[in-house]
Amino acid sequence: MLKRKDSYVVAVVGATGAVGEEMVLILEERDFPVKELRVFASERSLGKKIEFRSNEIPVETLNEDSFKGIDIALFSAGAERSKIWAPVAVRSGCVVIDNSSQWRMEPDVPLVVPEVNAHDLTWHKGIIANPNCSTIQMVVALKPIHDVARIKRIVVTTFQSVSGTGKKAMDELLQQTTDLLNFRDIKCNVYPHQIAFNVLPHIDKFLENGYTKEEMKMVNETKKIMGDPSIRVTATTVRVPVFRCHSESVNIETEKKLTANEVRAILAGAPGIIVFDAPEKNVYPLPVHVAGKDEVYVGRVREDESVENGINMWIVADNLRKGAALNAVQIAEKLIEMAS
Ligand code: NAP
Ligand code: 12T
Repeated sequence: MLKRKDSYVVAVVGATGAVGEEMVLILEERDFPVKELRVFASERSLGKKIEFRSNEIPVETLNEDSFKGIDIALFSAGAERSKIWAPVAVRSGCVVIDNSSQWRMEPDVPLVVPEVNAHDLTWHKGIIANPNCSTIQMVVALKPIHDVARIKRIVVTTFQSVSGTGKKAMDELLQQTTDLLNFRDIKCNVYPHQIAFNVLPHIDKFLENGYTKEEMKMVNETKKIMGDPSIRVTATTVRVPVFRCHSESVNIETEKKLTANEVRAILAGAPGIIVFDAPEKNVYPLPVHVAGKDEVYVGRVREDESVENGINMWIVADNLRKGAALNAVQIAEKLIEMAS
């Protein structure tokens, strides 16, 4: 459990990555009570420095003693690193907020989106998991609807940006785009196919059941976060040539009938959501507008006329902020609020 203090020694593990860099920025932006910031990455980054509050902090590599004296560690260096180092950090008395998929479905690890299930933070045993980016933005929008009308089934298709895969994927989209516009051959290193000017129905590994791992994360994590295993969920996750922000087409069936206006009113009153829905003025959420924003944007709310109690909507959020770094920092803020 986190002890109440005026300020904390905070670590960012994976600080040179797409998510880690955003974590450092957000800690500074939100004036998080940081007494000292420690930044970790791989050996490749030794010699690099990370700027925080006008100080240059040298990047360190991890060892068994790294976490001594650290209160809160934000991990974003891949599942393999989390598997090895999160338990080491916990043994040093650190609270770990982990962005990887390593611990999310462990029964004794809370999987938390503060707007939805902050109450699950009370039973953590040192590790708290940050959900998958696509799941986070979906449950922020669906929980307030579930509370009013009980969601029975969710059908979601995602349009996910390349920053979800990390820095190398952002470089690959930029390089392929430049090469194609200059009539040069392209290279595919990160994705199995060309991503520039293309759409790939494939995120993370394929599983035995024909779904991808990313799709099954959405199915399983949604039930855990919402605390309701009876919600039926099916997902198709798609990579699109966008740098930042995941978009989602979401169809839900509810037990109680809701009109589109009622859904907009529920969402407008819920935390962390901006209803951006005036199609007559071409107003709907777009990745280029939502990039850099903290809230989950919802538009295109309409009744699904093919079923009894159905609603369609379009949900966009910045995957590096609410989908990853911001949610992790918000978890840390909640832990501090709850500390005694
Ligand atoms: P990235 O841009 O590739 O960054 C990876 C980071 O991990 C870099 O800082 C890298 O350091 C560091 N790292 C790699 N090997 C390491 C090692 N042996 N020891 C210490 N640090 C090491 O990737 P990213 O997009 O930031 O993603 C990082 C993690 O966040 C992944 O686990 C991913 O699953 C998770 N993630 C979660 C979500 C979500 O859905 N909530 C979204 C995106 C990512 P170097 O620069 O030195 O290589
Ligand atoms: N493969 O944290 O490629 O489970 O967009 C998040 C994003 C894994 C994760 C991606 C991924 C995760 C991606």
